[in-house]
Formats: sequence, C-alpha cells, structure tokens
Amino acid sequence: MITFHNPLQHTHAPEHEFFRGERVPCFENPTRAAYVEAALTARGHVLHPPDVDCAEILAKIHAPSYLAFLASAWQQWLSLGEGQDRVQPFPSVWPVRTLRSDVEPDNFIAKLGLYSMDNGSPLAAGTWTAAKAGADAAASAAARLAAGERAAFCSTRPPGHHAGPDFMGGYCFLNNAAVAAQWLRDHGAARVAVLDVDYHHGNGTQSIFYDRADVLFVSIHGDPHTEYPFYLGHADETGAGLGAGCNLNLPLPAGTDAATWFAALEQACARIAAFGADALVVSLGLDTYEGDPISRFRLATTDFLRLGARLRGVGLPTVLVLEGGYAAAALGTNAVNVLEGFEQ
Ligand code: Q9C
Ligand code: ZN
Repeated sequence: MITFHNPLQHTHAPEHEFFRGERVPCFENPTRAAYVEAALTARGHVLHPPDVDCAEILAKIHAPSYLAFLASAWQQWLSLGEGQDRVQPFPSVWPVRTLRSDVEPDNFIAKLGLYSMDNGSPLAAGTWTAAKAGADAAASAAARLAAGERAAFCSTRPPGHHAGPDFMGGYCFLNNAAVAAQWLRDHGAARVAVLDVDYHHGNGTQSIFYDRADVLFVSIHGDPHTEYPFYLGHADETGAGLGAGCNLNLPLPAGTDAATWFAALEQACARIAAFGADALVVSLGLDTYEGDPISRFRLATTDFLRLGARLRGVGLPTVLVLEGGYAAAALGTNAVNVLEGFEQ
C-alpha cells in the first residue's frame, strides 16, 4: 500500500496538557508518528512526503475566520509580551449557551476559547505548519486513489477528527479525514463514506458533513455518556436536512471487548454498503488498543490484522488516515498490522 507521512509533524510539540488538575506530558506527541514511520520502514514501505496543496479543500470544510486564527495564533501569542515562547497558550473562557459566538473578540485568550472546544489541545510554535502539512498528506493519499491505487495510508499528526468547521479540540486542529473525503468528492467520487474507528467519537467530522447527503459518516466509539468528547456521538444523531439518514453512531460501553467491537464493525460495513459509496476514508484511531493509556476498549495487536482485512472486504478505494493511539511504542506494530491485514 502506498504510504504518506508528514515530514513536519515534529514541529507540533507542545509539552504539557492538563489531567485532573495536574500538568502532564502530552499524550499526543512526536514519538507517536516516529514509531509508525519506523515500523512502516522496517516492513519495506517507502514513506512519501505530501505532493498536494489542500488549501482550496480546507476552505470548503473549515471557516475562513478559524483558518486565519490558526495560521496566526502563535504569532498573536508571542506578541502578548516577552517570554510567551516559554509557555503554552490555553483557553480559559468559552461562549457557551446564551453567550455570543458571532463576534470575534480582540483578546487572544477569548479568541482561543471561541475557536476551541476544550483546553486539551495545546498550541505550539509549529502547530499550523504541522497541521497544514498533515492535511496536505491526507489530500495526497486521496489523490492516489483517483490515480488508480486501491488504497493509501497517511501517517500523520496532529490528528484531525475532533476539529470541527470552526474549532480545534481533542488534540486536533485541521480535519485530515474530512480533507481526504472532500478531495475525493471534488475529483470524481459522487458519494464518499467516512468510517471512524478511533476510540473517541469523531465529532468534528460528523459536524462538518451532518447536513450533507454526499458524505456518509459512520463511527464506532466509547459511549459519550462517559467518554470524550461527551457532548456528541449518541446513537440518535442520524443527520439533518439533506443529510438526514447519512450519519450512524455506534457507541459502545467503556471496557468493550474485541468480539463486541467487531460486531459493531459489521453493522458499520453494512451501512456503508447500503449507502453505495464510491470511496472510503477511514479515520484510523488506534486508541482502541487494550494498552492505550487514556481509552478503554480491549483490542489486541492481532485484532488490527483482522480490522485491515475487514476494511479491504468493503471493496472500495480506501484512504486510511491516522488519528489517535497513545500507547506510542505499540502504535507502529498496530498500524502496520492494519495495512498488512488489508493487503493479505
Ligand atoms: N488528559 C484523539 O484520540 N482528553 N483525541 C484526554 C486526558 C481528550 C483524544 C484526557 C482525548 C482526545 C484524536
Ligand atoms: Zn481518540
């Protein structure tokens, strides 16, 4: 399978996030992609750098005001004063119900809250550079399908599926899977299915496509009653307007084992087959792994071979885009297993 990487992923390297009141090292860090790249290389894959500029596609899935903020956010942070480069910006105020989100404030922290769903997505000097190159890599993988490839994999970070039309969240800034799906729509695919198998519901991807009939979103994830992102991902979210019926959420309880998870995958595949998609984008989160430090499904390393084989069985040109997965040292083997299961 042709594979792409993000040669600038390491430039997004915030140091800390918050966990239960403590500052802890970021779970989403550059070693993750390094492990995936090392495992791919060891198995004989050649990692291609991005060769597509996704700027036009980005403008179709994200708001111009959000893109402008993200591209300039670090410079705005630095301009607050001397020494800002030694600390990370975090939002501290949000426009929740009854407050206005239609007026962009001038205050940087207030802007950061306007364009964030949580305080768990720290910015660093290279965030925009890394996120843009990663989205380019996802578009590059999609472009290979139009050129006749059966499948393409994109190893990138930061991840993307929590990033919505005009906000970051859950370690995500630009929605790489949505970029791949929109690229396919713009280059000959009339209908595209996005299958999100990350442990966490892909709220950003769902929201981007919620009222569209040309993109089906299907997600298997931890029940939002107890799991992040908490405020989206329930089974009764089925799409709106023209997109009514084009959204399927399959929440499962924390602690779900492989047998139950693969039964949900069968449901997901049946819905994708019924939709009549021309291409498939997989949001490939590997935080369903039993060793993941922040997630609670129980897939073993060998289950990722089975996942790859089942994804091939869908029978569509397929882009696989890396999302979460925080047992970094296991991430390479787990990712390679999906690819090798797909190719067998
Ligand atoms: N400090 C993805 O998997 N909260 N994002 C974690 C631990 C956010 C995960 C809490 C989890 C987001 C792409
Ligand atoms: Zn996740």
